[in-house]
Amino acid sequence: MAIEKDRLSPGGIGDPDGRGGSSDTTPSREAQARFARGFLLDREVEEAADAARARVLAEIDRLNLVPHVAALELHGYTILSPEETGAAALLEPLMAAILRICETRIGVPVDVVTGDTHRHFHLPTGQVQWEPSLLLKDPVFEQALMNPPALALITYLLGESCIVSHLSSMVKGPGDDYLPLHTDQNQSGAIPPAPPYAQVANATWALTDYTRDNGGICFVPGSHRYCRHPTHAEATDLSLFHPLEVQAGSIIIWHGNTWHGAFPRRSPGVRVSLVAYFSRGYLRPSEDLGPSISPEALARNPPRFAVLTGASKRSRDFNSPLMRASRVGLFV
Ligand SMILES: O=C(O)CCC(=O)C(=O)O
Repeated sequence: MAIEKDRLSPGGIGDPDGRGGSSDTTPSREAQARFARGFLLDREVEEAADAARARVLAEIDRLNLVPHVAALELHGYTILSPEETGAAALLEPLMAAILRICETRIGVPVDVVTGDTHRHFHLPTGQVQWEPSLLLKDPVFEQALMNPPALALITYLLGESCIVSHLSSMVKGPGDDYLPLHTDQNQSGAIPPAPPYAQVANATWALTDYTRDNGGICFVPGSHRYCRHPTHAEATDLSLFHPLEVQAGSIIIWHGNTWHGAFPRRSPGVRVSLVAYFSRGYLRPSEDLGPSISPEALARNPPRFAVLTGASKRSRDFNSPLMRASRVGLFV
């Protein structure tokens, strides 16, 4: 398989002017041998990047996710249906765990019929109770994190060394607050322009139906290509808010550059979601859970779980094979 030409010159590494030969500014292969190794991106590094790309694309093929990759490339978001997630059995336990955690915090059971327990919440996200650090609170969240189709699409966006930045829940009650359009890329503290490839990505489980009146999410299709946060005027322009109609049990996945927001919930009751927010491995996570992940959790999950949660720390040696390969490969 070819190396990633989008990030390399036509002649490959060591051919920055793309002519494949030597010049005053492009050292010949013999001259390169005089340079110390480490900073140089050599064949070993190219092969590591190629191998990661082959693994990631093979998993996309194996799980029949090519149409979702096309949607991510074209629109900046996609929706895995409950049938595609294969996780119908998880919905009830996820919902029960989230409602229990919310009840512990607010001291009364969540009123899922009227939503009255949540009308008074005023976060920047609207009438929302947000609960972080869920991976430490119930093993059912580990199963959600490791959902194969969702993880395959997140890995397509962020590479094999990506990490969970936070795994949290949102319980949203009735009210008037819109969530303005924004990019998650920008929430991570990065200044524009954003790179065209994703540095962060989101896999949100809709545990109740999403509609406009239910306070559902909206996207601006194709906005991941703008590589910037919306202006104040754009972020509050309701003509850009197109509701996503999503069945409970779906997972909504988006590129960190994609403009999105949410409608106020006008119906009684609550909208419940589980937010798995990921970043590339070189960014600092929103919650650093690695040291708190129990040996039991590591034992009952595949090795990838340790990488995702930061329990297995990424090498800080910038001459390590992984670090060198991540300079050329989007999928490393
Ligand atoms: O689900 C929502 O209301 C929007 C959440 C959101 O913007 C986010 O998780 O970045």
